Amino acid sequence: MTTIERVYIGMGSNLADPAEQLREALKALAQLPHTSLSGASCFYVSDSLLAGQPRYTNAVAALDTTLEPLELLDALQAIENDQGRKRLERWGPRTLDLDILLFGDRVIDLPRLKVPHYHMQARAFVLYPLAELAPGITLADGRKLDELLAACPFEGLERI
Ligand code: ROI
Repeated sequence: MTTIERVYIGMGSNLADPAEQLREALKALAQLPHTSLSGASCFYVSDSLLAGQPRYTNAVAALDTTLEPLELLDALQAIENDQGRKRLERWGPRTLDLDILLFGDRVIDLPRLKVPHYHMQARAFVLYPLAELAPGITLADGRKLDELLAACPFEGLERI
């Protein structure tokens, strides 16, 4: 039996038109094989965690997929490269990040992929959009999204 897994993808861009990058990425996610795009959060703008970078636009997408985690990771990296190549010529190297935040109830600890995503607990630009799509969830490692939200203020995020 093939298991359909609910997967949450963190999306980020700080290209000159980052919202357009995210819209493009959502279209590409919707076209992935063995996968349906089940939802997308609002877009949120915030300062980069690294000084001297343009502000980021972030969102979270929900997928239902029968791909295995590393197959999905390869597919996401292909989307990043595809949009990245276009950007690279004009804007420099960092324009689209697609991160697997959660993959069903799985805890994954591989060299290429750690799920739940390592940094998500401290990042408002991940937690608040995730909460739109999956309010009240418990992560596969037992942490509750509501508790992570309570420890991570919304301030600095602008919902667009
Ligand atoms: N800062 C914000 N606000 N959003 C991001 O997606 C993001 N991604 C990064 C770094 C540079 C850490 N800062 C970010 O990779």
